[in-house]
Formats: sequence, C-alpha cells, structure tokens
Amino acid sequence: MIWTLFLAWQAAGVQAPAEQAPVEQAIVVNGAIGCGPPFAKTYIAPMGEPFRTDGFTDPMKLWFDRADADHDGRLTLAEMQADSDRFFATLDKDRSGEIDPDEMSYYENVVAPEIKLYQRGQDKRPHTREQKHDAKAAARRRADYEAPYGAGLWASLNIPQPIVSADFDLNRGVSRAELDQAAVNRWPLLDTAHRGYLTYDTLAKSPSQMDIDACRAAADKQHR
Ligand SMILES: [Ca+2]
Ligand SMILES: [Ca+2]
Repeated sequence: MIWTLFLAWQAAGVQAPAEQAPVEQAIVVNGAIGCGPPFAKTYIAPMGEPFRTDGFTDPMKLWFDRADADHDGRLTLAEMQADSDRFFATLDKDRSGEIDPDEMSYYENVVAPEIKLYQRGQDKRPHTREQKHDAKAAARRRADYEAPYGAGLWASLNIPQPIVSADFDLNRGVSRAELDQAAVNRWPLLDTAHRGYLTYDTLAKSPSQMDIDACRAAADKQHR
C-alpha cells in the first residue's frame, strides 16, 4: 500500500521537499517550451524555497497549498511567515539561529541551484528550432537590465537571491527575524489588492504556469 502510494506520488511528479530534492534534477532554462519530463518546472517561493513539478502542474500551487496552513484558500502574511520559518529551520543546519555563509552556499548550490545567475550547461549548444528560439529569448532576457534573473526567473517577485537579500544588517548571516522582516517587506508586492490575504487565482501566473500554457497551446496547434 505504502509502495503504491509512493509510486502514485512519483507518477504525479511531485518532488520531495527542498532539502531532499535531487541535486541533479533536470533544470531547464526558464522559457524552454516543453511539457512533462524532463521539463521539470520550478517555482521559487517568495521566501526562497524551491518547489518542483513534472512540467504538467504549476509548482506555485504546491507552495500555496502548503503555506495556506488552514486550507481556507487564503494565504495570510502570518501563514507565509510560518511557512518561511519552517524553511529557515531546514537551512539553519547547525541551529545557530542564523543562515551563515556555508549554509547560504548550500542553499545556492544544492537546495535551489536554479537561482544561480549562470548555470553550467545553461547555454548548451541549441540543436532544434525550439532550442534555438529559447536560447535567443534567454540571451535577450539577460541583455535586458530590467529583466528578471536568478530566482526572479522562477518566481512571483524579481528578487535574484531571496535569502541573502534579507541580510538587512549586512553581517553575512540571515536570522529568523530578518527573514520574517523580509516577508513583511515583500507582502505588499504580492497582496497588490491590499486584501490582507492572497488567493492562488488572483496571484500573477507563475513563469512555470506560463510555460505550461504555452506548451499546451503549441500541442493543441499541432493536433489541429
Ligand atoms: Ca489560510
Ligand atoms: Ca544579518
């Protein structure tokens, strides 16, 4: 029974929580058109945690549903902070109360390698017409100063490194209080309607969902 559940879970493409996520997971340049494996889709949550799916489902939904702890469909700032606190605990491996430079490096290299500005292998020689198109689009995005980069490519907010940007006192460590403060600062950028809560449907579409939509549209066109 457990095994069947595990297989079903695998088939659903839901990845393990961040700290257990496989490092070598297929990472595609944002904007690559493709549905399903190996086109894993990533969402970097506002407080920096990566969520990954198989390319058919929106990873932002995984984040939303988990952060919405009372499952009323409304995500409050307190819920987002509690979710961020839980993530903080997974990053603060030595439980010093601060994400130190080593732990930050682990975050960037192992937990959320997608956020690195230039990924090794990112610019592999494109072969197919679609890959060439994607490579051009990626180059255009990098050339545009205002364009998202780092975590911003995968996120609702254009914050290249969502953990390090919470180091308000610049001591090269991020405390729980700093991350909580970052949540307060980021909240108005998400709750643009000033309702005091977020709903999945009113959040801007995630980059992954836009990819999924584009992919579906392309597939529909082919079948017509
Ligand atoms: Ca809620
Ligand atoms: Ca600090």
